[in-house]
Amino acid sequence: MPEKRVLRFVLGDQLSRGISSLDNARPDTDVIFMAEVMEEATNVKHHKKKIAFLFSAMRHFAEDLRDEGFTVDYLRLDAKSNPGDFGSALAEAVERHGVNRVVMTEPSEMRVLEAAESWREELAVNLDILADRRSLASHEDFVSWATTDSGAQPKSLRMEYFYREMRRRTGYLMTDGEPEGGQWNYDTDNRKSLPDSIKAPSRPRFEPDSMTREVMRLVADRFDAHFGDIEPFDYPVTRKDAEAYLDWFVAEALPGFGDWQDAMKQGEPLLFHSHLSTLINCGLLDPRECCKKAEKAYRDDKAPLNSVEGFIRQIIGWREFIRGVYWLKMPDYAKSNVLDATRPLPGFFWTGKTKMNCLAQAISETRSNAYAHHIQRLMVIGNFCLIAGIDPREVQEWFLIVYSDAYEWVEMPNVVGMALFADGGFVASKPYAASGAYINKMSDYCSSCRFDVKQKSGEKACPFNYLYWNFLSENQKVLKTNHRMGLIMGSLRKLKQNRLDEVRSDSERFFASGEMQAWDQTEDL
Ligand code: FAD
Ligand code: DLZ
Ligand code: SF4
Repeated sequence: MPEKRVLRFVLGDQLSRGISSLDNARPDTDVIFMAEVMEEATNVKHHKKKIAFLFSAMRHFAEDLRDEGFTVDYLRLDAKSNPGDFGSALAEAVERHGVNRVVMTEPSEMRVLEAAESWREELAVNLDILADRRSLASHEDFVSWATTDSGAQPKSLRMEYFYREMRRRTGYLMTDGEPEGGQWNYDTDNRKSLPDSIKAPSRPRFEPDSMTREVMRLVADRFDAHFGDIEPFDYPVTRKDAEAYLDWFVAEALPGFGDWQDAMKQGEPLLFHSHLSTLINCGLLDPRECCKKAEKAYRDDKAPLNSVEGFIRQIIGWREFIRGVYWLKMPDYAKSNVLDATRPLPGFFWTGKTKMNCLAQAISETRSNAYAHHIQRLMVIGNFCLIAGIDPREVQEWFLIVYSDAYEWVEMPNVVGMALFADGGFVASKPYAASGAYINKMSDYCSSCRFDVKQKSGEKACPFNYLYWNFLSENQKVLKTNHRMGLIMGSLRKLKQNRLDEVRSDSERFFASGEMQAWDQTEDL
């Protein structure tokens, strides 16, 4: 055995050639280990397309490393002997290769990091867990930004201030130390509803190759009971295709990204959104390269400032901030439920069968594509869960299952903090609760809905309309202390008793109706 032989363990969301676990990797001596394991695919029942995407991307990444001359020990899910979890698979690989040193990059989720720390003892080898350099802010950076001068943890954090710090630090869209155009944030330009004359660009499709087809068959065979469709499958699964896709986005969709960022349209799941989160989160694309290419488009006059600033803010602002919150607040964060929401998740979240057209659209697109864009996630699905008082643990699990970009570190703070206000305002300065009027303004969903968005009460009324007021009324105690809710809580107090009674009885009727029935497990997913 060569003396310094190292086993380098690369996880499924670390598919990046620059990942720290591959630093100084030597093709002549080292072995790179990757494993498809049942535990990761079933700890929640991930969407079929998500598993197919990730296994295919992992297999292609392994091939690229082999092309570079590395020895890759790749454990397939259907291998004759696959022990089913990371710890046992790693132990067997250590034994197989007779190594006494393992190197890995820190897992992105606390569950796996804790397991990795336990492997140190169990394996009796040196296990180095290295920092993940893909993040622009390290854990220490975030803690030091989030902690007050006296060393106390604040009651809330505002992304905007973190974002400004990140702009200064990265230099993106900065000129002589000042934000480009004189403003940090152009969000007020980014809330337009979409006129019929504006058409979304058509997306490039990446046809599945034989390796992807093989994975798709495996997923269909082993995970048939999981939510979601595998076909059609057109995701990029290699570094090369991911880069080509990023270039396409910057050239064709980024220019319209800002203006139509909050818009929703029937039958248009993507509009001008990037669909890059899946590729960034698994490592095929680096967040810095996405920002640099977007900034270059602005400097070359190919995309307007409101689009480029908005896009860069999502990545160096929201994405990094969300990661910081996860590591700052876990493990208790998972249990957050300041509004004491306890209603079970309705069955239509799995079937898409609901009379509420906005939800039917967003959920059926999720089912087909393992994707919904931010406003669908926040202002349709998240908003409904918030105002209907759905148990945050059930909502978290659903979001972790259904999106191809979902990993706990990014899903949880978005659900708990941003969508459900379950952390009492640590992430969001006020609940993102809205009535049907918002959805009607930002989409064309209401015109094909069985409910009437203009009606406030009664069987035909849009449920978002009365559930909104019911939510405010049920949560007065918590919400009245929020200064950004002052105006609306004032309006609630002024509601006549008979109007409040109407809101309550409409809501009770809705909660008892078929719409809120739990999922009938005999129904096909
Ligand atoms: P774009 O709209 O094109 O945005 C560009 C990029 O910015 C995204 O690719 C993403 O990397 C980043 N970004 C934007 N907003 C956020 C955000 N709030 N948090 C983190 N990154 C952001 N994002 C995930 O990556 N995984 C999740 O599991 C996830 N769950 C969410 C759950 C809820 C309830 C909500 C409200 C948001 C969630 N998001 C999640 C954030 C956001 O909705 C997705 O990142 C975005 O919709 C992905 O689509 P896109 O790549 O087309 O994004
Ligand atoms: C999401 C996922 C799935 C479905 N399967 C695997 C797998 O079989 N092997 C693997 O290495 N990674 C997988 N992943 C991603 C991991 O869950 C992710 O890397 C960890 O949760 C990060 O902490
Ligand atoms: Fe959604 Fe209400 Fe509009 Fe129907 S009327 S699409 S339920 S907002």
